[in-house]
Amino acid sequence: MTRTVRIVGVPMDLGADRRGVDMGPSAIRYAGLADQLEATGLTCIDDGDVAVPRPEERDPDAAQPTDGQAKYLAETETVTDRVADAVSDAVSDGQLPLVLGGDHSIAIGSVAGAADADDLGILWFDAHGDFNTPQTTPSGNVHGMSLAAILGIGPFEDEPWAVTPEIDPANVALVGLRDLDDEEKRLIRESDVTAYTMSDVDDRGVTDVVDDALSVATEGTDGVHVSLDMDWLDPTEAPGVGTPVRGGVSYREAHVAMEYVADVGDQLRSFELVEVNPILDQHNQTAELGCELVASAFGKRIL
Ligand code: NNH
Ligand code: MN
Ligand code: MN
Ligand code: MN
Repeated sequence: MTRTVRIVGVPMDLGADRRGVDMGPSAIRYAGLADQLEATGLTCIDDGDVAVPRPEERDPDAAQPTDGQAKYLAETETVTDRVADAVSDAVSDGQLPLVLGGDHSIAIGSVAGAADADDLGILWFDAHGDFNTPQTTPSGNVHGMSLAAILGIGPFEDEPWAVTPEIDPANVALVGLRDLDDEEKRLIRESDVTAYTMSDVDDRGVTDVVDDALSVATEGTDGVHVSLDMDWLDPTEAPGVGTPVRGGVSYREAHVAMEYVADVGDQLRSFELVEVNPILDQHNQTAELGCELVASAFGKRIL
């Protein structure tokens, strides 16, 4: 790959329960992201971080009618608008945007910016479906709703800022699922997205599953957005995440999956690495692994 990568940090933690995920972009940079990408032969530009409001800045008296069902929805709109602008600037400059989270709510902005009126497929690597809505969420955390928001599921229909109408659910593939809420399962089944659980990975092997997922995301689209939630990996490999779930993919499985992603070449429109929480991590290993996986997805090979 010869494209220029443009790094966009998003120190966002309003969409998740665990503070600390806002330090993800720093931890990922500290782990040597730019050096690794440059060693892979890519040129890197770091755009710095998008501004994210602090929860402490919020007027405690301001009415927040959606709170409880979807916390910090107004602030999420503000942040994701900024993310969308940064990502769409990179795309129009012919660069490959690399968004560093931050919690997974930021995907609402990355996808909006990446689509830029084109048909886009999405590959969503995650232990979770992120398919809850303000009606079904058990936590009120928007990071568990971001994919449903992008697709305009349920009440998100009335939140046009969150929806990217260019995304056809038939071009969305989720990979590695193993922790879904009951109502969330129903919404996934009722939608046209393709969902591959860890049982599918067990049965078929990760390469076969990712191969299929790539077909789902590339067929009939102008590009692919890859969203990599680090809790997709087993917590033994990636302990620094807010909601770890046992039984995730291994180190090698994660790498080969990203090597398959690299094979889409110029069809790769944008990439995001989310949910790295350095406070919960051991010696920054989750951030370091995240950098390695991005390098694999961007063309790094062993030999
Ligand atoms: N499903 C749960 C929720 O809605 C957990 C979501 N957590 C994530 N998603 N990390 O990727 O709150
Ligand atoms: Mn997620
Ligand atoms: Mn997750
Ligand atoms: Mn807006």
